Amino acid sequence: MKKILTAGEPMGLFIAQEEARLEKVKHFSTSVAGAEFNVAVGLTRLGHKVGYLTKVGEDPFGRQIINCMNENGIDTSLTQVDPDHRTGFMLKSKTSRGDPDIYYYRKGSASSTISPEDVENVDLTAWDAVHLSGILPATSETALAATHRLMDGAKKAGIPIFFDPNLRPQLWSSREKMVAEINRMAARADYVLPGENEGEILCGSREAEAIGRFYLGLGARTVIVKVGADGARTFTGEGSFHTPAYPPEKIVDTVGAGDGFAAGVISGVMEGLSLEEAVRRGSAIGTIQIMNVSDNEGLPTRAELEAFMARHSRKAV
Ligand code: KDG
Repeated sequence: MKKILTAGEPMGLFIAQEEARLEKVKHFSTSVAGAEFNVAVGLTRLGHKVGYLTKVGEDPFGRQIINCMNENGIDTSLTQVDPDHRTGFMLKSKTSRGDPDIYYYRKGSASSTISPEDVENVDLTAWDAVHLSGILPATSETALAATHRLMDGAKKAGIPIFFDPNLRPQLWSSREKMVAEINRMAARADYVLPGENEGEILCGSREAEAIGRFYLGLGARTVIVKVGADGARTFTGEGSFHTPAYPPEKIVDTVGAGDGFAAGVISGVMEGLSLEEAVRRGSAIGTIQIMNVSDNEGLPTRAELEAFMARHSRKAV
């Protein structure tokens, strides 16, 4: 099994229990959110060791997040508790159609204070791969610099960088800065995992082919474009291929599909599967994820993943 390091902002999550505008909801359940957290859970469920570099506050959400990391076997040796800042949290609405509404309470959070000093002593040679996304660097200038410092370390250590743009326009000071900074990070990654909607903003086109060419041209080694119900299209220097989507048995909550997809691709690549098989696994976990309400509780164990893929082996669309 492989050792994968990720860095990001885990948050407290309030999930609405009834369908209503967020301000009208009477009952919420609580859980833990965070795109990289979801990927970390997905990878540990498959048996990999994951280190999570982050900061949480000395508060109930911070404790809930650390408990949740421990329950999932995520390595917390690079997780700091910051007594001077709070853990961020978010609200998520319940909806039977389309994407839920979300609302953040995360400005000035403990995680947003992550800086290059927090990562400079991280020994990247102790890890097999790094997974990063566009969220942590959107939270502050220091977190942006820290993300580049981690990329520098990964390059020096010769380990692959997986990068999911994960656009969060609300967190950036301007759209121009978001596009420039995300593309600068994507250019340094070995595997870039954009969605077609993100491509429209980042590359000026939602056509998978154009997105693939754009990032290969910038220097990425492999570009895997998520094309919703049509699955994924993968581009490398050698050519491209299409991976059909797995049909969901039901759609409960679309949030976290991309994180499940990333966990599948990263685990597959790191286990030495062919790129085709790794992307197929990503596609399967992305679908499993949208069949569950929480951002990460439905992520499959290896046995659950194999059973799902076997059940749907002839039904991929
Ligand atoms: O990908 C799922 C995430 O959107 C969610 O868990 C919260 O990380 C999050 C974010 O910044 O929106």
